[in-house]
Amino acid sequence: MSAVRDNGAAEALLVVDVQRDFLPGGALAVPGGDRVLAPLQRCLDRFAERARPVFLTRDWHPADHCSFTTQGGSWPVHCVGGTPGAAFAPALHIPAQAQLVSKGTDPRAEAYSAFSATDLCARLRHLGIHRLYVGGLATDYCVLQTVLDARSLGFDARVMTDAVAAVDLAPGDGARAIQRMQAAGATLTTSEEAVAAR
Ligand code: VGL
Ligand code: ZN
Repeated sequence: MSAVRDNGAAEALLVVDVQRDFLPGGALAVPGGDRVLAPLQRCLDRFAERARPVFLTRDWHPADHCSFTTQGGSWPVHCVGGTPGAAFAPALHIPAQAQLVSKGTDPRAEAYSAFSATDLCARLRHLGIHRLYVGGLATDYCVLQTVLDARSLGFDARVMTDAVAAVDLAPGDGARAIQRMQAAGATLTTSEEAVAAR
């Protein structure tokens, strides 16, 4: 096992869009979205304890974002940067060393993936990271597109099935998203496995 692997610098936790608007009571609430909070908190705590890199993404739209129904898009207004709905889940304790990635900031572009028009890839490569433990919201949109991009970019992506939740606009969307991620070479894991020995 390489020195890089041994000091843990080669793997990171990637928490996708655990924001108030995607949680119960929010503008675009993911059904059962709060199931991700406890497993992700365990991951955040353990990765921080071990000084492992932690990234949190946030949907961070301008007020006139093209994905909003007010602009002819398909989503209710959500996660407008700087508003309470865009804040991370209040229940989540975010370690001081966590790195934030804001996405969806261009009013003209829908950007589900955390790699879309962000410097996430450069930051991961700079740290020598090759493996990502991924959880968050929503399985069938931002988690899906983030994991597909991670695979295209050559990262080993491990999706924590107990730490994701789907919008399921059409029943089965979440399950199909999981299948698509697996077909792209992502593997399924759990938060327990992600924190074991990390
Ligand atoms: C998301 C719908 C619209 C997500 C973001 O984070 O999955 N879904 N914007
Ligand atoms: Zn959005």
